[in-house]
Amino acid sequence: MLTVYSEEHRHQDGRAELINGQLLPCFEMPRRAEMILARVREVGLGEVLPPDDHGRGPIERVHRRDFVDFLARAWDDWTAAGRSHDALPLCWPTRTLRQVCPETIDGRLSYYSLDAGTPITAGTWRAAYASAQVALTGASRVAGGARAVFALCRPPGHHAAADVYGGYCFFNNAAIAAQALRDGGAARVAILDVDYHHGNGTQAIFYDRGDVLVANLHADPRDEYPFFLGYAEETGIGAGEGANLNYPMRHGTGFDLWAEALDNACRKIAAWRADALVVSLGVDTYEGDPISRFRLRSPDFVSYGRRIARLGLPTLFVMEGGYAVEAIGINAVNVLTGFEGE
Ligand code: OKP
Ligand code: ZN
Repeated sequence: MLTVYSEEHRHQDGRAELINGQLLPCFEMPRRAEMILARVREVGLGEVLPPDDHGRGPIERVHRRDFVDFLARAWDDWTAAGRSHDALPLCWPTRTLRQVCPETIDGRLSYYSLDAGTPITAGTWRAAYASAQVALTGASRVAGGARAVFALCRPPGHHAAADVYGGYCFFNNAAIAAQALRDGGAARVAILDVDYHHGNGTQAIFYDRGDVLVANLHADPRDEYPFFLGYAEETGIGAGEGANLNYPMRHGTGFDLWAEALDNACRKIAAWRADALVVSLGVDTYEGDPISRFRLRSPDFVSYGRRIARLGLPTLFVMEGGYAVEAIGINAVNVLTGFEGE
């Protein structure tokens, strides 16, 4: 299997995120992608290629132009305001407040973000832009006939919506890739999100569309981030009615229950007759993950990779989360070797 990888991800190296009431070192760190790449090489998964530059056009098929402009300028605006440390927002336009876009950088960080866990740094734009290009290059290979490609994206993407960043995500790489597959001629694209956290951004982007099916397996938002989306009753709206599937599961969920949900999602994807599949591949479902509460073991990742392969669809794997850095390479690549072994 071909892997697409860019070293540009290293430019996203935030110092701290707000988590559990503390500013702690970022869980989403450069070593994550380096460990995955090392494992890709160790098992001889296949060729590793850098991305092509597809420009801003395909990013703006998913994200609002004002949002892309905001990200492109955020660091310069922040330093122009006299700051040299990472940029974090402090308040949000919640109930009782208005959705207006302020002029000052502090107001804009608040307007465009969903949490304080996602620092904007000097290199955020470079890293996020390259991550989107990695996904786009993978999509173009899949459109060109590859059975499967691994887009080793970092930073991740599935929490980012059309004009919202957060949850360590800036551009929604999987959504951008799915849209590129649509624009490249696939009539129906399915997105299967197996990250521990609900992919709220992906769901929001395609919620009213019938041409992209989104299936999400994740921790129940009643007791897990992102809390405000990902409930089972969210099934899509308008033309998208029935094309959004959520499988929330409780803390402590092990592979038996998780694999049942995956099997159900795969049956729905097969019945829906997708032309291509994008997998939002987060491996924070692992029992050793420091911020997550599911109990998958490393061999389980091989087993579910095999199940995904049985769909028989042209498949793009897009890397999302996973924070047990010592095991992240093994777990992510286990999915890919499981897929290839089928
Ligand atoms: C990104 B991805 C909850 C902390 C939440 C943000 C998590 C973002 C995860 N204990 N902080 O979906 O892996
Ligand atoms: Zn996650």
